[in-house]
Amino acid sequence: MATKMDAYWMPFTANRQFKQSPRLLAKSSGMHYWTPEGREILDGVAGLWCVNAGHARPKIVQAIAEQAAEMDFAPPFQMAHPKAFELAEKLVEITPAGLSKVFYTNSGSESVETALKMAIAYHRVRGDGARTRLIGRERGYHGVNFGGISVGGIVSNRKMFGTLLAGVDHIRHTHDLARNAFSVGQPEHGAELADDLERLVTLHDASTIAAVIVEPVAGSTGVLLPPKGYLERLRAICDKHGILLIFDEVITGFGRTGQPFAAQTFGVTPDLMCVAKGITNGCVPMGAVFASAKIHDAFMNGPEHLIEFFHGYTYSAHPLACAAALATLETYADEGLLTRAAQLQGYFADALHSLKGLPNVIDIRNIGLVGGVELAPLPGEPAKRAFNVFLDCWDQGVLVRTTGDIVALSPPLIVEKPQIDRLVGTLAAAIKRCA
Ligand code: PXG
Repeated sequence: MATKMDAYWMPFTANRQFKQSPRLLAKSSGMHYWTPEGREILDGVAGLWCVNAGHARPKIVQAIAEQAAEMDFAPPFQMAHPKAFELAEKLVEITPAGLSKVFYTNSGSESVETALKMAIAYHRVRGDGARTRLIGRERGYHGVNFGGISVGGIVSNRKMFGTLLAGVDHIRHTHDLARNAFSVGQPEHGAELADDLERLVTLHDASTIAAVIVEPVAGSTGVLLPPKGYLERLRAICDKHGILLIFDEVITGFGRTGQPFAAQTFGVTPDLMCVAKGITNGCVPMGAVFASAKIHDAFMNGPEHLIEFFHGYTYSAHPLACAAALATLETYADEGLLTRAAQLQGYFADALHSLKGLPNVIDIRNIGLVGGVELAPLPGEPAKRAFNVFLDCWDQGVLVRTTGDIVALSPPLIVEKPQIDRLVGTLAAAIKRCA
């Protein structure tokens, strides 16, 4: 019997188009999905940038099943369970030096809200309570909650939702086709765009600014890499003015760029770091904020019986998520997955950049195992050409992701070279067919 599709209002989906020709997934293993009819689909995007170790990994499956049977839920407020501590200790073994405290959430969006609140509250507990402004970046994606869309810079995610948070401003994005098109890895030009933060400091005064949040590699907007020297310069300007730097590593975290975190790939350490997705290999919803001891310790004042930070979620440190995350970290470590993208990135880059010269390809971008292919829009119909490419790939048994007229690839980190060839080959054929 056909699935009835009236009741489910789908997120970030063209609902009417989807329900006319649904794309259903029913099973997954390793690098693949299968449709309910049994058609095999090569996963070119790790689900949604999250299944970094590939699908249905045995250790993770077993850990979740065992945890569900042993203890389903434990309240996280004024109570805890051992795996929450064990996981935090394991996580800080792989975070950039200095980020030694872990606050759990259930998604990337919640990690962002948590980090923004931490930043404002941090300044206040230090007696610097006028620092309340938050600075984001044009084209940034920081989830869908009000803080995240306020600091975010994707117009369609903002324009429907009123006035958003007060006291937010944005620095310019770094996308520059004229100077940087077809760069392999980090582009040469644009470090000076970090100086836009100085402009906002001049406008608002540093004493009113709490934090700046950026994705080290902007993912959702279509894979925009930081120009060489850009993140270093942003870090230096933040230091100069006492502004906290927040990296949103929801996509870049857990091996995507060739190191466990993009902060390590680029050699720039933020004060707060948001993660989610790959923390549990996408198997159970979970996110986290990593904080420096300096930030954490600033809260540890006042009477000891009082709560220091009035924030948290019913499902923070959920036992199933903690069990899944512990097994995920073990799987990453067993197979060297958190640095595997560094070994494959040369091959991946060559494959991806072989698309240069195909019709309508106006830029190709890559780092680690992330790639973006930007297409010239169909005249008067933005986003349609890339969507057609997505549908064509789906028909050929390959899952890619599109945003606007950009096609993004972010395969599971277990991907093998012939699968990279298949991904890129399928994409090439689709781009030609959609010319
Ligand atoms: N920050 C960043 C940098 C993200 O990429 C979030 C926050 C929000 O995470 P949650 O778990 O609340 O969804 C994300 C999510 C895409 C796409 O097509 C990317 C995301 C979500 C949906 C689509 O690139 N990233």
